[in-house]
Amino acid sequence: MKLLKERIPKLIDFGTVAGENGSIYFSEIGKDLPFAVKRVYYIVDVPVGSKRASHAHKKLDQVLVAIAGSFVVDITDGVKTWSFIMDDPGKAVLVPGGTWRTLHNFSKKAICLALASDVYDADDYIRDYDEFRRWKSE
Ligand code: T46
Repeated sequence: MKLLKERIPKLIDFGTVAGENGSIYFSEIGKDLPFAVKRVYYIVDVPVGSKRASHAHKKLDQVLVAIAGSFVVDITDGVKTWSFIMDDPGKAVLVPGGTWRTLHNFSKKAICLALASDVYDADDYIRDYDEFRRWKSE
C-alpha cells in the first residue's frame, strides 16, 4: 500500500469516469490517497474575497479538492512555498502536516472538500505564524 512517505505538498489525480449523464470522481487508499481517511468536512458559502485556514497543522495530513468552483491553496513549510489553483474536481492537493496553509480567491459557489487523516483535534492547530516558525525550528 502506497502511504504518505514524502511530506511534500503536491497534486493528486483522482480517478474519473465521464458519461452523458455526468461524471464520477474517486480515490482509494493505497492507490491515489496516501493515508487512511478518518474525517471528512467541506467548506461552502465563502464570500468572494474571504480567506479560510491561515494556520498550520502539526500532524494532520489532508487532501483538499474543489468539487465545485475554484479557490487557491497557498502552503509553506516555513522555507519553501507552494501555490495551487484548485479548479478541477479530478485534482486534489495533498497538504501534509507540518505546513502552514491559506485558502483564498474563492469563486462563487465554490466547495472545498477535505479528506483528513485524523479526527478533529484543536491541539493540532497552530494559528499564529510566528509560533509556527518557532515550532518548525525546534
Ligand atoms: C484546514 C482548513 C482547510 C470542528 O468542530 N470540526 C472539524 O472537523 C472542523 C474542520 C472544524 N470544526 C470547528 C472548529 C471551529 O470552531 O469549526 C470551526 C471552524 O473551523 P476552522 O476555523 O478551523 O476553519 P478553517 O476553514 O479556518 O480551517 C478548516 C480546517 O479546520 C483546517 O483543518 O486545514 O479548513
